[in-house]
Amino acid sequence: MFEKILIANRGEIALRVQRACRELGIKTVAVHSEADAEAKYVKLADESVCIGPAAPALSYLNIPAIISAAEVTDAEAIHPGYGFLSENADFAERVEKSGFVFIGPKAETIRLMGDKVSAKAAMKKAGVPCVPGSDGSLSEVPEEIVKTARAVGYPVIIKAAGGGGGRGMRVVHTEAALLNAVQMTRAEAQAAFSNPMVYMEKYLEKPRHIEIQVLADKFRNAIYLGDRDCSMQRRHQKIIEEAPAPHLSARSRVRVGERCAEACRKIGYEGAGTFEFLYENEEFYFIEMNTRLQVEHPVTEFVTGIDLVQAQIRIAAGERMPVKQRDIELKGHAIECRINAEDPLKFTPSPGRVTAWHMPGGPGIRVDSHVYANYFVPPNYDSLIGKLIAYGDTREQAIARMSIALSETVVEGIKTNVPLHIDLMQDAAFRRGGTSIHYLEEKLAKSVKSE
Ligand code: MV4
Repeated sequence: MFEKILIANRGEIALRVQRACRELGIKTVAVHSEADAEAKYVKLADESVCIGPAAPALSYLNIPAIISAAEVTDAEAIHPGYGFLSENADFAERVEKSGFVFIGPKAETIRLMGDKVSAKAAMKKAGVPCVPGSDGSLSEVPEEIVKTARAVGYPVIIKAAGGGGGRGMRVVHTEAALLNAVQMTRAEAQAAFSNPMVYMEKYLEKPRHIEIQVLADKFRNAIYLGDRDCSMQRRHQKIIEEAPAPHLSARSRVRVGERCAEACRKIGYEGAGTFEFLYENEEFYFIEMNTRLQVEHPVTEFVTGIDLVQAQIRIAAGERMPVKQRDIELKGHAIECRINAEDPLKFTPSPGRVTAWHMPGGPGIRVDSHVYANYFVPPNYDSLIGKLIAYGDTREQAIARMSIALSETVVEGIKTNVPLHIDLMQDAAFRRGGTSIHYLEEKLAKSVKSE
C-alpha cells in the first residue's frame, strides 16, 4: 500500500479522499490555491503545498505545479478527485511518466472515453446498449447526413465528439433544419474542443438519467455496484441523486449491470467508473462513460456498504478486487441533496462568509462538507459547499429522514439551495419517483409563471 498520497483537488472531495487515506493509514498531501490556504482540510492534511493563485488555471489545473508538489513531498500516488484534472488524459500520462501512480484508469482509457465517438464505438463493440444513431462520426457529405437522419428518424440530436456533460449538442426536429444545425455544432465544437467531429443520435424526448457504478482491478476482475438515478437536474447540474433508481426491475438492473462489468473486462478498465445511460420505455441507452469518482458516489456507498474511495486506492496500488459480484447486495435506499452556495430562486452564485453552520445528524444521515462556521466560500470555484445524504430501509424512509435533516440545517451569511431541496422532498412527482431529466426545469418554469 502507498505511504503517502497527494490529493489534487479542493473542498469536500479533498476532505473525503483525505478521510479514506487516513483510514488506510496513508499520509496525505493537500495542494491548495491561495484562496484555500486557511481551509480546515488543508490544516488537517499531513503536509500542504500552495500551488498558485485562486484562478483554477493557475493552481488546480496547473500540472507542473502539482507534479512538483508530489516531488518535493515524496508522495507516491495522486488522487484527482472529480472535476479539474480528473479526466485529463495528458495529466494522467504525465503523472505516470514522472514516476507517480495516477489513482484512476490508464491514460489511454481516459482518452478513449473523452472522445464520445470512440467511447460509444468501444461500448457498442463490448455489448453495451447504445442510442441508435450515426455509425461513428458524421459524414461531411450533405446527402449522407440527410440519409443518416432519415434512417434514425426525427427528432435527432447532433453532439460533438469532444463534448460531453451537455456541452456541444443541438436537437433537430426537421430535415429543413438539419444541415445548418450540423454546421453550427461543428463550428462550436471546433472552437470549444479543437475538434470538429460530431455524431448523430435519435433524440429521446423524456428519458431518465440512470448511471451504473463499476469497479475493476488490474487483473480484469470487474463488478457493478448498482445504479443511481440523477434525473433531478437543472442546466446539466445534478441537484438530487438517489440509489437505487426508483421503479427499476431487478431483471433490467442485473442485465445492464452485467453488460457494464463485461465491457470493463473487455476494454481492460481499471478503477472506479460510471456508465451513463438514458432510460426510456424500460430500455437503457448508453451515452457516456465517466472515468472518475463522481460527486454522487456516497449514495452507492450507502446501499452497497463499499467505500469507493478506498477501493480506488487499493486498486491503484495493485490489490485484487476486494469483493466478488455475489457479495454485492443492494440494501435500502439513499438520497443525496447537493448543497450549493447560490440563490434558491435565481441560481446565481452566493459566495462569502458563512456566519452560522449547523449540520443535521441522526440515524442514516451523512454530511460530506469541508465548511464550518466562519468559513469563507471563495468566488473562484463551483458552488457545491456540501452534500447531505440520507439512508433508509425504504425510499419513503430516506425521504422522511432527508426532510428532517434539511429542516435541521442552518446556513447563515450566504444563500443556499436548501429551501429548494425542502420543497422537492414534498413534491408529489418526486415522491412517486421516476421523474424525467426535464422535470425540474419544467417545475421551475411553472413556479416563475405563477409568481
Ligand atoms: C441526449 C438526450 C436525448 N437524446 N441524447 C445531455 C448531457 C449529455 N451527457 C447527454 N445529454 C443528453 N443526451 C439523446 N440521444 C438528452 C440529453 C440531456 C440530458 C441527459 C442527461 C441528464 C440531463 C440532460 C438534460 C438535457 C439533455
